[in-house]
This record gives sequence, C-alpha cells and structure tokens, in this order.
Amino acid sequence: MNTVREKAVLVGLSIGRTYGNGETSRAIVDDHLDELAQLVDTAGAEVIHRIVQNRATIDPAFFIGRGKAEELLWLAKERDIQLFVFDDDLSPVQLRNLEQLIGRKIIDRSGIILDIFASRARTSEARTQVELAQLQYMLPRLTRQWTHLSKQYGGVGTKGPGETQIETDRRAIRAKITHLRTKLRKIDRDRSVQRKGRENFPRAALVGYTNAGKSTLMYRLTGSEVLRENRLFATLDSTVRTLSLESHQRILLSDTVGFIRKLPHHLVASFKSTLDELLEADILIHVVDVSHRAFEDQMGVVEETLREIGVTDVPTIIVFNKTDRVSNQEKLMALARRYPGAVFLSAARAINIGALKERLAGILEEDIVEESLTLRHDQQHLLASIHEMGQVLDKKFDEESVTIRFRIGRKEKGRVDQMLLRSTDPQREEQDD
Ligand SMILES: Nc1nc2c(ncn2[C@@H]2O[C@H](COP(=O)(O)OP(=O)(O)OP(=O)(O)O)[C@@H](O)[C@H]2O)c(=O)[nH]1
Ligand SMILES: [Mg+2]
Repeated sequence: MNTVREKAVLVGLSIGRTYGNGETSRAIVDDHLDELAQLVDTAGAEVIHRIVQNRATIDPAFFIGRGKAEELLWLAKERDIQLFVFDDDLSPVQLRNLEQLIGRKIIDRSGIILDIFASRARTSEARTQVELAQLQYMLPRLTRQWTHLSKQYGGVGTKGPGETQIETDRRAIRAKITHLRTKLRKIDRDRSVQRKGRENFPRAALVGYTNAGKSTLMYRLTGSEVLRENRLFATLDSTVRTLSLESHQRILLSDTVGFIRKLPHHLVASFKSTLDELLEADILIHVVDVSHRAFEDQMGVVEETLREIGVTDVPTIIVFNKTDRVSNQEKLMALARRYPGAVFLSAARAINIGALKERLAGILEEDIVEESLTLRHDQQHLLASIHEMGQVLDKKFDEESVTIRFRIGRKEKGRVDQMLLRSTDPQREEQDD
C-alpha cells in the first residue's frame, strides 16, 4: 500500500444565497467542506488547503471562474498538489477543461463517494453495485487520463492514448455495464425470494445519515456483531437480525448503508436491492446524531433520499442518538417538544434503549388483533405456528377440535389465514363463504 498520502485541495463555491435559518451561504459552504474533508481523508488523501470562491453564478466552462482555475494551477505547482476535490458535481465538460488547464487529478464529491464505496465494498453484491455505479459515472467523463482502462478491461488492445482508445474504452465500459446490470438483476431476484421467506414478521429498518450510529444501535438491540466505526460509510451491506421484544413480539431489524448529502444517483440506483429493505419496511427507525452541528440538515437529507428511493408513508420513529455528547439539556427539551414521538438515547453508552423497544412494541401493538379459531384434528399442526407467531391466551379442547383465543399481528394473521385455507377441504371452504 502506498503510505505517502496524496496532497489534496478542496474547492467550494459560494453563490451568495442566504438561507432561511439566517446562516450565510458561506457558513454552509464551510460546513459542507468540513464534511468533504472527512470524505477525502476517508478516501486516503491529505487535505492541505481549502479554497472557496464567491460568485454570482456557476461558470459553465470551469465551474469556478477561469481566473480562479488558473490560481489552482499555480497552487498545484507551488505546493505540489496532486488532487483537487470539488464539493459540487462537475459536468463532464467542466471536468475536462479543469483537467486540461491544471494537469492534475480533478474529482468531485460524487467521485470521492464512489471511491470510498469501492474500497469499502466487501460482499460480491456490494462490489457489483459499486462497480456499476462507477462505470456509469465514468462513461461520460472519459478523458485521456483514463487510459489505464485498457489494462483493467483486458483484451481491449494496447494502442496508445487518443480518441480511438477512448472510443474503445467506451465500448468496453458499455459492455461491462450491461453485464453488471444482468448480474444485479439476478441478485435482486434471489433477494426477493429470501425476503418472501421471512415475510411473516414485521420488519423495521434503521436509516440515517452516515456515522449517525445505526450499526451501534443494531448491536445494542440485537446483540449482533456488526461493523461499527467512526468512519463514513462503515456499512455497505444490509444485515438483518431478529429482535425480540417483551410480550412475544418479534421483528426483523435491518441495518443498511448510510446516506449523505449528494449521494450520487447512480449509486442510489445500483444499490436498489440493498435499499429495497427500506421499501419493504413496516417501521423506519431514523437515527440522528443529535450531537452533530448540522443534524437538522442531515435529517433533511435522509428524508429527501428516502423520497428519491420511493419510501413514503412508512411509520417512522425518530431516534436522537449520542445524547451523551450533548450537554445542553434545553436543546434536547426543545427537540422533544418539536418531535413528540422521538426517542432520545445513547447507543454507545446503552442509555434509554428500552424506550425505543417500547415505542416499537407500541407501534406493533396498534397492529395486533385478537382472534378465536376452532381447529379440527387434522388442522392441529397449525397450533404450533400460532404459538410461534402470536400469543395464545386460551385453549379449549373437546373431542373433535380445539378452540383457541390468541393475539397476533395483522401480517402474521394473514399467514395463519393462508395456512388455514390450505388445510381446509374444498367443501368446507364453500360453507365458510
Ligand atoms: N458518543 C457516542 N458515540 C456514538 C454513539 N453511538 C454511536 N457512536 C459512535 O459513532 C460512530 C459511528 O457509529 P456507527 O454505528 O458505525 O454509525 P453508522 O450510522 O452505522 O455509520 P455508517 O455505517 O458509516 O453509515 C462510532 O464511532 C460509534 O462508536 C453514542 O450514543 N454516543
Ligand atoms: Mg453502519
């Protein structure tokens, strides 16, 4: 591994807006650059400088003004910079122009995020998803700098750099994209089959900004050893574990990839099979790092990303995590008033985890029905299933049958009904109608 870290400069643009909360656009740009610095650090480069330009509009050719771009060239030479990272997405044209002018690597936020995802991806599914997103991102941005592709996608030929090479690379990338899409569709099908198999438990999913503490909370709730790290995008694959609540309720809890401002669209699209966990959740647990200065912006980003995936109208519990790091009690009290159903806890210090379990149980409880059933001899195998899925309150046996009274979730009730239907002979079915 290369131990010398590349030197990077961050570039932000402040376009002179003032936001509703009274903060100037400059303060927001600074916040965003703080986050970008973390991303760049995670990606393995060393941030040595930041540049923010104030402009009325975005320059279509260079994103920042041409004069500013020339300053970057000077800086690159003066301080031996290898990498310039722009906080906003650059168009392929802007990227090419900047690269040509400055002669150093130019990457935008999406590029950095993709890079981190690529180095984090462990399972074959995550790797396939990331690779697809990377290639889609790369395709319109191919320049002479990407000539290494001919080696990566062997058999493409070893012609020297030039337009022909770029065309050849493009064809190779398109073919690879098609191949990866097919592979992901298969993974997607396998996953839906897996999910069908566990359809009969209510499902809850942890969502939230990256580093909010989702995996730590997963560990607290289920005891499962998942990767928890003080890094961005520690988790890329979704993990599902059973969480047993008091009163016999069981739910399947999933932990999945965190969100971030400007999560690249390609990435969201190719992570579809992972994010489907969210689409099919009955309850969302939105984990917020309440100790973070910009936690409200982060909440907004999470809500926006959920909308983008198509997750709407799912009952959501807001969890304000890391309360151990907040000394300002008034801030928490004000939040409690603003978000009446929210739970305040510390996943790392195991403070108030019980309150979250109670909220979960409460939401499930609303969904619970009380039922009575009379089962014939030959249907009594259903008893075991009902015991497993619900809570049996009462059982009366007589010679022919057993009558039970039980409490059960609506979803599980559906499953019992199906089993009942299968075990009922056609004659009886008619009578029942
Ligand atoms: N002080 C404090 N730190 C916490 C708390 N919960 C989590 N952390 C820390 O926050 C960091 C991130 O935690 P994770 O659980 O990995 O966060 P995540 O949301 O899963 O992050 P990604 O998977 O990267 O999206 C870790 O260093 C945790 O130890 C908390 O309640 N208090
Ligand atoms: Mg995680």
